[in-house]
Amino acid sequence: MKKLAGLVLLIMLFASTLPAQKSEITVPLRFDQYHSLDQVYEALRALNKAYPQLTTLETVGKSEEGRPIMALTVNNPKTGPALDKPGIYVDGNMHGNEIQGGDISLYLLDYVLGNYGKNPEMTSLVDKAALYIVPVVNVDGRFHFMTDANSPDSNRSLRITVDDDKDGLFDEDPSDDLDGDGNICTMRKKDPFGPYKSDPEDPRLMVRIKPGEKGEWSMLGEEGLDNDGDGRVNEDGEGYVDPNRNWGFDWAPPYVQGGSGEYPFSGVGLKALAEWTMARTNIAFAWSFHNNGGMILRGPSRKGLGEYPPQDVAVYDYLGKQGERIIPGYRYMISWKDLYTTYGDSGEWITQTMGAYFYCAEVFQGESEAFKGVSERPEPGSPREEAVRGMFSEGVSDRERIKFSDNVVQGELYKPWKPFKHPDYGDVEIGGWVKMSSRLGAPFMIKDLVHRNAMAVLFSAKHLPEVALDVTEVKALGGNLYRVRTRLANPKALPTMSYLAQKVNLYPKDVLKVSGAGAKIVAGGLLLDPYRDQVAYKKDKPEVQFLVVPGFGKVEHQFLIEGKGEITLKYESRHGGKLAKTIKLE
Ligand SMILES: [Ca+2]
Ligand SMILES: [Ca+2]
Ligand SMILES: [Ca+2]
Ligand SMILES: [Ca+2]
Ligand SMILES: [Zn+2]
Repeated sequence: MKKLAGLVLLIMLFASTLPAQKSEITVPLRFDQYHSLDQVYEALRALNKAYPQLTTLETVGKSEEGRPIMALTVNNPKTGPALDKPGIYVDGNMHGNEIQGGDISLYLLDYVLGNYGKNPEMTSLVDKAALYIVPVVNVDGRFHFMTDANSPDSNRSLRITVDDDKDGLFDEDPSDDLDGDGNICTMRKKDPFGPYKSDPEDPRLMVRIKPGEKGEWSMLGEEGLDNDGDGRVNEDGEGYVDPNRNWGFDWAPPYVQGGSGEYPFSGVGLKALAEWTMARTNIAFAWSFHNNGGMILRGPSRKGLGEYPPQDVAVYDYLGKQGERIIPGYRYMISWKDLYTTYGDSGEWITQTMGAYFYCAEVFQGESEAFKGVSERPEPGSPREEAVRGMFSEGVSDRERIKFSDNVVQGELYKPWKPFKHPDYGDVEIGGWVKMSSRLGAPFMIKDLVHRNAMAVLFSAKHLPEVALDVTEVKALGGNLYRVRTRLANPKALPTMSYLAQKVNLYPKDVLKVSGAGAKIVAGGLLLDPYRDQVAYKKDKPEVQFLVVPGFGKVEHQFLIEGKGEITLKYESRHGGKLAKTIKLE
């Protein structure tokens, strides 16, 4: 008994000296590993707690499995309500396995909030704009990708079962983690008639045999069993409703667009997110973070939608080129033309139903795992460069990537092949690229990734419209008549309404309203030429003018006002904010 009490005391003493079990997320956040879903939630709560005056934490909606989809809004209420300012929206991790967007979103928040009051650029941004950040759209996907055994390419779907092989059973035969290591790797089998042989340069890799050569291996695909005994292996995995093909604009049924779901917004979380987003009518710019390939994509996502108006293309080109400079290696591209056609994606939805400008960033570049010294790089345009490019799809070969794994992350990305007794195939081997490889940068590269991508977002945030209203002239014309000239100027790239939104009359244009208790607005209109007094007077209601302030430009009006006293000018715009000015006629 005494012995036991002593032991208990010893354990208690020992326990009290141990660090806390739960990892606490504190501000400033750290970016030395990818955040788990719980850590994303924790980080958002920590940011909200650290900056209560500037942030609002909300649950946008719940996922298929009941997990909250969280949004953190950044707005300084002292400079006005969020809806009265231009807004920028950012989301990430729509595909469950594309987790970087969650970390980029957290970094963006941490950077902007942490620099408020310190860095004048960030202070000005927070005072002038509203930021709506949804780090993880596919919360079930992030949870299951990080918790369960996966390949780099699995667990992308919404958690809605789909009968992929049309046998009446749903998700009945997914891949299986046969060796229990948390990865869905690859199976290979010794086979003298197989189409592959060991790579002479690195026997862990396989290369296709040339005609006449003797084979060595058959590749059996992802680790797995014939779970339902139908004779096929891994034929109906988790899902598949693609969260980026289920949006309610230009949606197409699954026989046209694979993975689009039974109907648009059949994903309950996506539907809730769309409703939440639509209520934020000030959103003028949106970014969505996916992987991979190193791309900044703009729409249209389908050729048949037609090219965007040239003025919008000019905005995209300006910001897209800048993005290429901020994130070296990324290419600014048009999604349907330079990548592929999609129906029902989130970008076209936000562009066409909210009139926002939109980029989809495909983060992670294979080139970041190249294994070549500067003197080994072929000259651009040389025959050797052509040969290298022809050999490897992404420009970086598996030979290089495996050396990167061996020497830069000490083997973390590739599992050595190990024998396994398979119930159907007999003696096989399991090995190859692990879950946290291929589309995800190694943890030591996270900081660079999140910083550069966040800075590309901030460049576009700094180009949200920033309208100034000035009265440029008040001239007494005799009697009680006055000529008043106004100027609405915008030094930023974004206009106060996209030209696409104008073209389809998506919503009312900006309004400039002139009023005064002791005054009558006799005439008013667009000032075409201030020097020659050319004005396009509006026929009815001259006190209300509809307009758009262009990017890097201005719009001027002229009013003829009869009367005396205070005159109020009010400007209201969905994406350009709200302004008011008072002048006195005397
Ligand atoms: Ca099935
Ligand atoms: Ca399925
Ligand atoms: Ca495994
Ligand atoms: Ca099966
Ligand atoms: Zn994606």
